[in-house]
Amino acid sequence: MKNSADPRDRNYIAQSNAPLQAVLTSEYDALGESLQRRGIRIDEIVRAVSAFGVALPSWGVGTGGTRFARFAGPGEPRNVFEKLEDCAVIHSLTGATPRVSLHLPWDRTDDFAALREKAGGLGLGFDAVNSNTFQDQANQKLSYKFGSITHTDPAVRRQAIEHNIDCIRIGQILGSKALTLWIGDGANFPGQQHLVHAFERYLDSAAEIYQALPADWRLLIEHKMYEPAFYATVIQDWGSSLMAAQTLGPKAFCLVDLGHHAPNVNIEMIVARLVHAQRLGGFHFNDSKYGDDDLDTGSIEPYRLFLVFNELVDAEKRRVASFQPAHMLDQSHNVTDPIESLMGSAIELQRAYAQALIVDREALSGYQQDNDALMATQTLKRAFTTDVEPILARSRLEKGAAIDPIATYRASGYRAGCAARRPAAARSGSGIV
Ligand code: LRH
Ligand code: MN
Repeated sequence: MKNSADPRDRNYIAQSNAPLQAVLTSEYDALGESLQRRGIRIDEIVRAVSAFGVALPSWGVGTGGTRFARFAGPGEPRNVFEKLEDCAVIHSLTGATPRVSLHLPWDRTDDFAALREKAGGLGLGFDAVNSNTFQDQANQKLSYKFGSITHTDPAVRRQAIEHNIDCIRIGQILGSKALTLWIGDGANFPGQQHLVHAFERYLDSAAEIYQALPADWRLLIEHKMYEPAFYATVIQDWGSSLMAAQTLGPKAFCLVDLGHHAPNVNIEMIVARLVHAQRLGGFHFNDSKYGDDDLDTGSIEPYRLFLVFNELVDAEKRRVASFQPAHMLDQSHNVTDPIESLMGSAIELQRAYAQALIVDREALSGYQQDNDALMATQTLKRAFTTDVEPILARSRLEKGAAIDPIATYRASGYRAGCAARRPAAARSGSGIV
């Protein structure tokens, strides 16, 4: 094996930063001067970016696939413990991913207290847990073929409710504070399902799950336009999600997965509405061109991502009550090294956040007041077209992370090391994970 260094080793990271520091300092100082002329203190932006963290999807550190095929990559994590090791590499090199979001039963293990220990030892915590009633497990009594918590058979609903309550119990051991509830329930044909009764069954079942939430937990309701149902999905859009959250109670919030909308839907508008309703619970960040493509965040529509963060910073500045969105990535890495994609995606979120923080909001609201459409949109574009990379790299450097995470990761030979240590596990040929 050519070169192998531990990419979590602070000294190794410092060594890889050394030759890059002088250039970073001059680029940072130059940006600092230009922002100063715009009345912006660069160190304040660095501080805000450093405080920004996004949760990693445990299911994202393995190679993803589609219904057609999954082409396994070298050195895939074989269990949740190895997934955490890879997540720790991402956090060590970016400083931006301190938490992991688990998916059950994909991440089931016999000893969740030991898992919490392991994560703690790797400098990681746990964000929302995700339940799974969109697949049948080997030892499962009743099938979810025709739905789960909205199934017409109360026994199937009971089984699905119990699974969600089990996820909450496991989350409590891990120190999570939220359950993400995404269900694929719906219909493929008109008439197959009573559209109102299905929603009513959703509300009844979700109310039981809601009752099981500890006082300081949140229920994050994730809407999705279609897939696996191809005609009607019970929680199809933000409207259904918001109605459900407002019906269930103050601990229920709406989670926005960027890929769960029709092409060209104005997602930043949906975010603005959920902020207004004080029910924005969080995000599953990714990018897409057509459907729920789960591509790397910021890889297709970086301006849209910026516009979402523009709404978030506006809400932050207006000190909106109970505004505490959970930021999580939800991606499928079919052709890239998942660690590289997740590092890049976490950084694209920090970039959008930094750009949104340097928007001249006073000028913007003046142009909005005066209906000066051109200057209003120019004011946003000026922030979006500002290269904030020196701020992001400085934030990483100050945290002991890597100025150039991808180069430092590749030079470490970590993936090749994993390929040697983790003989490929024979697994099915298709599917998202
Ligand atoms: C559904 C979804 C959901 C997860 C799954 C892995 O498309 O976005 O958040 O449970 O992907
Ligand atoms: Mn999602």
